[in-house]
Amino acid sequence: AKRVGMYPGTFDPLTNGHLDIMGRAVKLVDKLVIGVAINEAKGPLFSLEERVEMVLEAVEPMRAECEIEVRPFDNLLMHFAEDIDASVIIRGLRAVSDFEYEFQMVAMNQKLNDDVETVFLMAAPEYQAVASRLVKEIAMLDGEIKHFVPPSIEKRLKDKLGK
Ligand code: COD
Repeated sequence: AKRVGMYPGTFDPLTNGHLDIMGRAVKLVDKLVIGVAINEAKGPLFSLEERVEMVLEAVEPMRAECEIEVRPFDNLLMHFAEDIDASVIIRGLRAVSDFEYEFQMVAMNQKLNDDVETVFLMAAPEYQAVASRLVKEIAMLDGEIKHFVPPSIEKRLKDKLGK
């Protein structure tokens, strides 16, 4: 059977850290569904359409390696996983800061459906510290963000912030 993996996130905006995880995830599954969380509660800077577009652009070169779908979702993560027949949820893990939250999410998600496994990929050393929130903050304060995001995202961020 086809192994479907899901990589969920807010991607506000997509960073080189996310890209690295996607590039590694496509090697592990037959089909990767990237779930873009609507997450209105988090007050995203980029609209859902923009975040989906960013992911679509970024995964283009990976399509040769794996079937990829990019889908927005607004429901429970585990229900979304069931809708798309995912057997694996892929998450990136940076240092200890992510651990507490991820640990709790896995524990609760496992109770909702224990047929779906969560797999963690350690962030690459060069992207350990890269976080969407900090990229936005640096851009807002006129800092250099080219080390953290692809050029197209750098441009989108500057346009969005009127820089
Ligand atoms: N290097 C490696 N990995 C990274 C990096 C980096 N530099 N930056 C981010 N990542 C990883 C994150 O650890 C995460 O795994 C993924 O990339 C996406 O990150 P974000 O920040 O864009 O997305 P999140 O963490 O805000 O996504 C949260 C969800 C949308 C998955 C979560 O809120 C959710 O499941 N919502 C649905 C509602 C639900 O089911 N709630 C109950 C959960 S128990």
